[in-house]
Amino acid sequence: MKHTLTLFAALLLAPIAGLAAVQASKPNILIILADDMGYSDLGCYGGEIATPNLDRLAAGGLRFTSFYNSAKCEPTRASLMSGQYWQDCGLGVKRGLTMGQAMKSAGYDTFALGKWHLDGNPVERGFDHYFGHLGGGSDYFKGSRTHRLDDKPFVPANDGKFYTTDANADYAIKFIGEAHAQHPGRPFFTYLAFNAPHASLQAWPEDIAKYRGKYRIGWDKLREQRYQKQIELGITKKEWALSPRPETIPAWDSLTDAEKDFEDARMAVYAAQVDRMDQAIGRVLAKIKELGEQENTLVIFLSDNGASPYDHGKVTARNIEPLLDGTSNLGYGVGWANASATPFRHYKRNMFNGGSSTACIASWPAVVKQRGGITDQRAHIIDLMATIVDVGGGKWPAEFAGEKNLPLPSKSLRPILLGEQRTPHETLYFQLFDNRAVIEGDMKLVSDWGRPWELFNLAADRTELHDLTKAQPEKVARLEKLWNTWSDQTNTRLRSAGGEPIYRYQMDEQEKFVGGGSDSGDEEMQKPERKTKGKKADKQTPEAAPTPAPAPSPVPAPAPTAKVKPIRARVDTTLAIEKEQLVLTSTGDKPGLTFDASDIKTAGPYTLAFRIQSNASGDGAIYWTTDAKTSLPKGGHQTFKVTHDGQWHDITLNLAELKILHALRLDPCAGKGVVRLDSLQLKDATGKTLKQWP
Ligand SMILES: [Ca+2]
Repeated sequence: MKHTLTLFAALLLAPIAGLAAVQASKPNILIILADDMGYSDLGCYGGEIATPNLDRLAAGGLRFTSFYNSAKCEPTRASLMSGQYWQDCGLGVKRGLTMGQAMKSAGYDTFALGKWHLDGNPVERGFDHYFGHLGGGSDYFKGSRTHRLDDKPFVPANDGKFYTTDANADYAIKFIGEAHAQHPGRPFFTYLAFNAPHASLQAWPEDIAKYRGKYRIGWDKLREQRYQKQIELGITKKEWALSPRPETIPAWDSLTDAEKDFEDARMAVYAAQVDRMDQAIGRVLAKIKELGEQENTLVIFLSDNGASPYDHGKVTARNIEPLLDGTSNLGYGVGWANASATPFRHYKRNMFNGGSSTACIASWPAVVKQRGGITDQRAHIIDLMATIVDVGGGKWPAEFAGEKNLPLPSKSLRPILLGEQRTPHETLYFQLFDNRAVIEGDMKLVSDWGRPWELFNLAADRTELHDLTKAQPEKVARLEKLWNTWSDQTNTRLRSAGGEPIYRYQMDEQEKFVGGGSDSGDEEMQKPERKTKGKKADKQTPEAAPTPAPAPSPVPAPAPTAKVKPIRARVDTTLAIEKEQLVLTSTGDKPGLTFDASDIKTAGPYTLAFRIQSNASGDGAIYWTTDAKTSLPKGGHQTFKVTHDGQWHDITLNLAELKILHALRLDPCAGKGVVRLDSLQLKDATGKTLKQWP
């Protein structure tokens, strides 16, 4: 927080020089975002895909090996565009200003291109011009219903020439060129967000032809090959072992020839999508060079999340034809996603490094003198706003849209670009659904899909293979407390901005990992993800033709056997689930558990029944709300007596509430100790069980 305030104060106090004087040193800024690209795909990060333009950018600039995003499309975009954790600005950026607004006020021409996936239209949110699709997905060749040129609907000509990646670059070149002609000397800020290489697998035949057949080496050899190249490049250290292939992915050698051919085609199309994105970036960079602006342009390239394991379409047939003719609706699947994530574990949506780490290249020839450098200084997408405000000579306003503006939690990348050691973030926080993590120093506490916390030392073990929770329980407790405090604070801010507490809803097994199924990855996050087959008109992609009895598709790691329930221990309290019992360990400060009851449809009165065994002290209390706007502990409230004698006791509480319950908090004690709760049930007036925990 100290650093945030320092930056904030520095920005506010910085003298605002006359516009003309400042303009001479203001760089152009180009932020390029890839969609669902894995950590190791680029040549300069160990990949074999031809990415000469990004490799050249890296050779003249700096590569980050420890750059974090928010592990999924909309949270990353909200965070990037606002400079806030997405839990603070809300998905879509519901509070505060966008990069467009910040840079417009700093005297920039501002352009947005490609996938927006935020609220409104960029031209309403600080950008002079926009071309792209407002929604989360688009057919590469046919476009999307949400395609816009500025605020007008855009329908691609049906002449076989349209391809989203190319079109995004074409319009970037057009916007930059026209603005430069009209007012040379005025800097531009361009946000270029490709939908590549996000599924569906659709690419130009000539690009696919470069790769078809090359992936018959298989995902096992590909991972090893990329890992070795990363070590040679200095991206990965040999002390960080390559994460093993999960058991749920078959060994490449166990596949049939037909399966190998199909998988080779999938990866060839994926590689072609990355290749084409690199070509498009090359054209935009060539335009900037042609305008004489190369030296003083800050270019930052990164991906919004890690490799995506979702098949998207249903792999009912290993039908290669649609992959090659651009009509497939598939993703490349978990086997290749695992290879893309080399050397890390896990994927998109997860807070392990495979989901939340991205390749990141920064180039600014006038400033970055260490050509081809690699830095392991840790950075996060929230830092991008602080960076552009810093180098663009802007200021972070104390108020925006009549509301007090949140200070930036982020830190400018400028010192790192200058080759200096930046004072690191004291902490970084992550959360998406029940995927959680916190980083303090080199220690990272992480949980995937509500499973128990795991603790890793990132300096010694970047691939997160050696869990230290048993060796360092005090560290676990400290980091968990930090995460819980952050989570409580951000949720309060989210509510105060009018947002629902978005996270930690209950998902059933089907929704969590749909191996071979239909996971879009791009549905609105406020709703639990449902199977969306047939719903996504935007995709405009036909189903693969059904053919008989293919082998089952490889699937991602299995969901946990126990369903994840939205229960959370409050600050200073830890929660474990053992043998269907909730075990709460209280330090005496705010002991309690909060429960999401937003799926309850029956109005009160209710009874809450449970068995309790406790060696703590003090009275118990129950709090509840009946709407999302009221924050606990406001709402209903009553206390009850507990016998803290280490024996089991039955308790039944009558809640005289006539409305429908929304959230519930149970404090089974007031003092320090361990409390076990069993058979916790919420019942309606007739005695019917509405919900039970865990
Ligand atoms: Ca994405």
